[in-house]
Amino acid sequence: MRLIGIVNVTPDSFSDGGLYLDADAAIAHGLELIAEGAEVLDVGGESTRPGAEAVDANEERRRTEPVVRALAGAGHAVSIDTSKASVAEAALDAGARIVNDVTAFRGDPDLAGLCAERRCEVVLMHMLGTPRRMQDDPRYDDVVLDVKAFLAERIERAVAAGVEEERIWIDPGIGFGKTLAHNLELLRRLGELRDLGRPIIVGTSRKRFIGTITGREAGERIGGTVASSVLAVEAGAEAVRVHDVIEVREALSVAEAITRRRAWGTDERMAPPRGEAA
Ligand code: HH2
Repeated sequence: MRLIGIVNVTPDSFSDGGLYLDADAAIAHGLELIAEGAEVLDVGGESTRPGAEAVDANEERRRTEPVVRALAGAGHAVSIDTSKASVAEAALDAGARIVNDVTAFRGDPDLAGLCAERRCEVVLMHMLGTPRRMQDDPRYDDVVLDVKAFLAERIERAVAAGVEEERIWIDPGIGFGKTLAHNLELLRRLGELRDLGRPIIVGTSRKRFIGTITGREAGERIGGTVASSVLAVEAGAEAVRVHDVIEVREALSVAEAITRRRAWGTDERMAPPRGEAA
C-alpha cells in the first residue's frame, strides 16, 4: 500500500488553492505530510478541477521545480502531477521518480518518450474530455468497462513508446468526466480493473461526489474521503492519493488490522497507547 500526499502549488486547486503557492509553504506542507505518514508526495502546479484554466508550461515549471527539488533532495519519493513534458523533465532532473499524467499521455506527444528514456514510474489516469468541459453531461455505455478499455489501450500505447510495463500504474480518474453514479459504480466495481495486471491508484480526496452525498464543502469532506479511500483499498487499490494523510492512514491501519485479523500489540507500531483498552 502506498499513501500519496497531495502538494498543490497552485492558486486555484479546488480544495486548497492558494494555501501553498509559495515554494516554502509547499515544501513545509510536503514535509508535514511525510511526518503524518505519506510515502509519496504528488506535486502539482496546475489545477485540473472542472472548468480550470490551463497554465503555461514555464509558470507550471516555476511553481513545481523548487518544491520537487527540496522534497526529493530531503530523500522523499516525489511524483510530478503534470501532462507537459517540459514540466516533467524539470521535475525528473530535480529528483522526481514518478510522472502522474491525468491525460494518460494524450496531452503532450513528448511525455511518453521522456518517461521511457528516464525509466521513471508513470500513472496513467482515465479522463473523459478536458478539465474545462469534462463535467458537461458525461456518458458511458458501461463506465467500468469503458474506463477499463481506455486504460488497456493507454498501457499498450505507453509500452509501444518504450515505457516498461512494470513501471505503469493505472487510475480510474474519480471525478474526471463522471457523474455521481459513475464515480460510485467505479468504486464499487474497482476490482474489475485488476484484470489489467497493473497496480491501481485511486483519488477520491475531498472530491465533489462526496459533497453531493454529504452536503459538505471541499475542506469538510474528510469523513467521505476516509470512507471511500478505505473501501478503495479493500476493493483492490494499491495506492490512494489524499490531502488528509493522517486521518486516512489511521483509518487504513484500523481497517487492515480488522481484515488481517491482526490483534493489537502483536506489532510494536500498532500497540495501543499506554493505559488504553485494546
Ligand atoms: N485528482 C486530481 C489531480 N490529479 N491524479 C491522479 N492520478 N488521480 C486523481 O484522482 C487526481 C490526480 C484532482 O485533485 P487535486 O489535485 O486536489 O485538485 P486540483 O486538480 O484542483 O489541483
